[in-house]
Amino acid sequence: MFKNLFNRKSEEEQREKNELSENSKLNFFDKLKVGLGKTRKGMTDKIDNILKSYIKIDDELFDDLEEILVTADVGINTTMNIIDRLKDRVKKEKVTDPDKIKELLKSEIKNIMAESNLDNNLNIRSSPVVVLVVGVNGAGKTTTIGKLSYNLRREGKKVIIAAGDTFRAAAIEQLEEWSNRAKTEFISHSEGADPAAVIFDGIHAAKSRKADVLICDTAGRLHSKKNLMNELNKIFRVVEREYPEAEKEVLLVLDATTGQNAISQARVFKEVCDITGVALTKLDGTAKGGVVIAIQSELGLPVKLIGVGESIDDLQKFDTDDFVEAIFD
Ligand SMILES: Nc1nc2c(ncn2[C@@H]2O[C@H](COP(=O)(O)OP(=O)(O)OP(=O)(O)O)[C@@H](O)[C@H]2O)c(=O)[nH]1
Ligand SMILES: [Mg+2]
Repeated sequence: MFKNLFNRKSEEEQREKNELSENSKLNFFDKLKVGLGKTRKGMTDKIDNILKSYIKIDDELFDDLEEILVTADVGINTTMNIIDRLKDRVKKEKVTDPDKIKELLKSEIKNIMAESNLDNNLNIRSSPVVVLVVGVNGAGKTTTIGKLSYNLRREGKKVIIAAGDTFRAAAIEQLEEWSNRAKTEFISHSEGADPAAVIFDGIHAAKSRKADVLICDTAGRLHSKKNLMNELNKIFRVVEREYPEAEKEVLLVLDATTGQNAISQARVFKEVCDITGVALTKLDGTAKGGVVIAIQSELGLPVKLIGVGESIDDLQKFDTDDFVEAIFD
């Protein structure tokens, strides 16, 4: 009898757990959909309207689709690739109804993204890990660090943040505020200090306090490639020398509202250091969400995180299928 009672109880618990995770999955997807609202309007609503206006599939229809994708910042090369493949599928599968195009387009976008064979998970499965956050002014580095720390701490990880952007006092204070909100430890020096020295202290704090993840902010000003390279290389050398046992994640933060400009920035940063992933911010504020597709297929960089708002819980892990489904939903 006791056993039955136990079984029933654990079944109930399991059911509750399943419902809870179903709910959080729903919330996650709803939030993603809301966050991608502008891109959805700019892309899917337009595609729906176009498809409605055609009674057969012809070159003009493909031209219209091409224009919509380019406008959503999918990128010229990727767009042409998608359209070519779409044409092939239409031919091969003898599709004549314009209504069928949307599903084919969705599946070709998923295919293209899957073919780049990128791992969209952060390298944070083991411990310790150093996450170096780079990117141009205003891209959303500090905000992303705050949100990421919050997420990691909620997953049970011990996080330390190092304020490697010493260029302005306000930058250090802003990061400290995020650190307080995320309830993580914080290492900083004063304004104008050597960023590499801050990272050095961060590493030693992470070691002695047995932190799982050390997240480092950087100034990453792009006024000249040489300066950027010097600053980042100095930081990388310190990490290599002082913390060889740590996994590394070099996260490039890009502002989605800048569209193709974000792609050019990524090219420069790729030349200067080994980027292992991209955090794409401000997707909620733009119709240029197609840039995700270009980042993965043209630059070969995995998008690992996306920012869909300004609050602490507005950073999501990126998943290709969820992303495509949310845009086309
Ligand atoms: N809507 C929206 N705003 C965001 C998002 N991420 C960042 N922001 C805003 O973008 C602005 C710049 O963000 P920061 O985190 O200060 O950017 P930064 O790269 O650290 O900038 P610097 O320290 O000046 O180099 C802030 O006003 C943020 O609130 C996002 O996902 N959505
Ligand atoms: Mg900052």
